[in-house]
Amino acid sequence: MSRSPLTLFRFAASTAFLIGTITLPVHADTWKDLKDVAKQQAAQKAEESLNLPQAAPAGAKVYLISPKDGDIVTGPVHVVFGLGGMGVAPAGVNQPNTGHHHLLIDSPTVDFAQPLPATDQIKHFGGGQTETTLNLAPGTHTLQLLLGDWKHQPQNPALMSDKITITVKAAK
Ligand SMILES: [Cu+2]
Repeated sequence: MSRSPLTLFRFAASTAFLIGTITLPVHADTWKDLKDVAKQQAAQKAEESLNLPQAAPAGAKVYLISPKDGDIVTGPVHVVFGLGGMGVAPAGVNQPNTGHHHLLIDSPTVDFAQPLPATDQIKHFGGGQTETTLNLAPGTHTLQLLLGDWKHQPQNPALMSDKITITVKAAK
């Protein structure tokens, strides 16, 4: 089997790269940094054009700090969001291992393969907020947090809190 011009080119290119790395050890770190930046930029471009979710780091966790499941409260309801193993960043800021909160009210249907729409039941906190106050009608409601990446898409794997049920009493 004869070598195609492309194979020869690849061989020449990798050899040149090796020689460059070996003969210029001072620049080894710079090379690695440049490669890492290029890799990250390429990954972000692919995410953007293909609507790919950003990867969630292992051990990341989203949870509701307040209210608690089963709470009976008088409105307005103060809701506090918790996030562990990742950082909160505003929407539009493309940084690995960050995201912003979304609050799902009364169990809306969610398409995890798309950026989340903004509706009465899917509230975005794209400013990086970690708490909010809700005016909920008296009665029983469910609340659940869902983290989204810089383009409002759930991470892979999706990071959701437990779904809690609260009862809102009518204000006197
Ligand atoms: Cu969002």
